[in-house]
Amino acid sequence: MEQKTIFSGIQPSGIITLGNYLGAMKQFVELQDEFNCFFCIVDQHAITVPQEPEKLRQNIRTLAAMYLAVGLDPNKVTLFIQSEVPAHIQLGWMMMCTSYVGELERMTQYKDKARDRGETIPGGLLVYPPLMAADILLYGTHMVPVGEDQKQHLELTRDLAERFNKRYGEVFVIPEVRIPKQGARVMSLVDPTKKMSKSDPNPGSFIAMLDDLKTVEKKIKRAQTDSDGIIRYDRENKPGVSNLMGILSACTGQTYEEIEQLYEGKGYGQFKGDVAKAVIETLAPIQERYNQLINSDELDQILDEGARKAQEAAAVMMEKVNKAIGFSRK
Ligand code: ATP
Ligand code: LTN
Repeated sequence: MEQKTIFSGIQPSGIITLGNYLGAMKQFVELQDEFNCFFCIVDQHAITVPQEPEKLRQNIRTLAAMYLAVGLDPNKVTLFIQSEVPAHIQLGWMMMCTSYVGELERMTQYKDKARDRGETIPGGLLVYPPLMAADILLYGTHMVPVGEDQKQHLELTRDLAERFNKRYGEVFVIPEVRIPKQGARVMSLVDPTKKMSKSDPNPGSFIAMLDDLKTVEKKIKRAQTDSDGIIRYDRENKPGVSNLMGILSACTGQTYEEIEQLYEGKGYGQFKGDVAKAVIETLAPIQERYNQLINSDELDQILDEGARKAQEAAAVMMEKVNKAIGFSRK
């Protein structure tokens, strides 16, 4: 039977967080043995808001090294940079032409990022989802592992693929979304009603994968909780405690019931100490591998090879799409 294809992408818009790891990257590692995987550094998505060139260059490299440090094996997966495969933008344009402004304006991420920008909303923010659809459809992707916040974009991707197929013939595979059971939505440590985000201006709100381990401990100990002193999972009424339980569960594999039992009658001090310990045990080996990789030539070779393999796969789809649309002379 033919192997199914997986595609996912992360923006190089800052140093990735524990949220990105638990929501996205951890699943990638679990999937690499079973599927034909494409993992992408979506730098063209990052410029939908202004980026400083030197910083962007560094963030791209850091993210590439991080993909490998968490355990992706370049012999099993194709790891590449979006801007090195021009077909993403080519198909992106076709997907923009397939989408309606009304449906793009309804996207939650667009509404969040466009808010308070008045007359200066970058056009790229609006057409970000059709470019994302192109990323996915270009490889005949069957499944897309992402955090919960991307579910709406995946639904749009499916709609666009179906609309295109209806108009031009069966060109695209309709992809499924895959959301992890634990860690799908890690919340901010200072405001547990907001998602943890790498572009949050307050660094106390997130744990960066490269934070030094003392800082990790401090951030977790300062994380917002509540005053009733009970360790119980209740997203609605106890968002801070529930968020820390989610992190602990995703790092150790313990269920919420097990955690509640374990900490019955115990205070937040000990609980937070144990969450910090679990996060540090998760991060320490990743940071060690990252430090070995970041300045290595090996990293460049892996990205060169990744771009080559992605271009090759993308060319097959672009030929089909061009033919279907009428962009081929014969
Ligand atoms: P930005 O803050 O720059 O918009 P981000 O931190 O939200 O970025 P992305 O690059 O947009 O990160 O997302 C990469 C992947 O990480 C996606 O699959 C997304 O669903 C997942 N992800 C992002 N934030 C979280 C979170 N707080 N919890 C779980 N998964 C997350
Ligand atoms: N939109 C995603 C990043 C992203 C992506 C993709 C994820 C761009 N292209 C393709 C999965 C598949 C985000 O904001 N997290």
